[in-house]
Parts: sequence; C-alpha cells; structure tokens
Amino acid sequence: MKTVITYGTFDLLHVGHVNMLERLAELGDKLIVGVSSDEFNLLKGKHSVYSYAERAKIVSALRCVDHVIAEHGWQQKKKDIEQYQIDIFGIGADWEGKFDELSANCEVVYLPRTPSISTTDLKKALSKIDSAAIQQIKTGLDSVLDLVKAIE
Ligand code: C2G
Repeated sequence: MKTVITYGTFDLLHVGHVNMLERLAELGDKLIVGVSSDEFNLLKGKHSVYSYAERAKIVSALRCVDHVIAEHGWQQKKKDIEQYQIDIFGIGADWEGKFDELSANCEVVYLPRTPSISTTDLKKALSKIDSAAIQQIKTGLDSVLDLVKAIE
C-alpha cells in the first residue's frame, strides 16, 4: 500500500491542478492532499477567491483524491509524512529542489506543470471579462434608452 502526499492552494481548480493530482495518484494507492489554509495562503502571498473550506471541498470531490488535510505552514510536511506513513511526496516542478530534504523521510518527486494555465491568469481573465462585459451591457442599454426617447 503506497501513500502519496502533495500540497497546494488549489484556488479556482483548473485542469493543471487536476493533471497534477491524477498523475500523483497514479504513483501509489492512496493520495492525500494538503490544501493551504487561508492564513498560510496569505503567508505565501496568495489571496484566494475561494475560502479554505471551499477549496478543500472541491479538491476532496476529485475521484483521484482519497483524503484532504489543511496545510498550515512550511514545516508540517515532515510530521505529515510520519503521521500518514507517506511513501512519496510529490509536487510540481516549479518547486524543483525546494523539498529535497524530505528525501530523508520518503521519496521526493517533482512533476512537470501543465503549461499555459494558472489561477493567476484565470483571475486576470475573469476581471477583464467583468469590466468589458459591464461596459458592453451599459452601451447596449444606452442605445436602447436613446431609441425609447426618440419614439416618445
Ligand atoms: N500545477 C500544475 N500546473 C499548473 C498549475 C499548477 O501542475 N498549470 C500544480 C503545481 O505545480 C502544484 C499544484 O498544482 O504542484 C498546486 O498548485 P498551487 O495551487 O499553485 O499551489 P502552490 O502555491 O504551488 O503550493 O507547500 C507547498 C505549497 O503549498 C505549494
């Protein structure tokens, strides 16, 4: 029975996150995911759209995820590896080398990220849609109002 663990914010869950989680799940029999708490997120300099509770619920709904825990800080990984008898710690290659010290406790793997998708880009796209869409609707309404006035 091989147990795999990974950690992340997983805000606005997208195919890059799902690809990573499915690939990690393939490495063992059980996948545990540490979802960053809102407080730890702030420490990481991230402001999530979804709260910890929402992000944890969305991640735990994935078929490839067996258990979700909260990630409260950088230092909890060693304790988790011991507590959950982890065989493999895996994470995206954007963290290459950052967690090598864990190889004293379990296998450490860095997997390639899915290109051209990120929560940051999604947030930017959403904010653009908001303002552009509102402007478009406003322009449309203005022309309808002009028509109504012309008929009166
Ligand atoms: N990911 C990916 N492809 C993307 C985006 C993300 O493979 N296009 C992977 C990341 O490499 C990471 C996981 O999805 O393994 C979660 O990414 P984030 O939510 O951005 O989490 P991160 O900020 O990397 O948090 O202690 C570790 C940290 O909590 C990791």
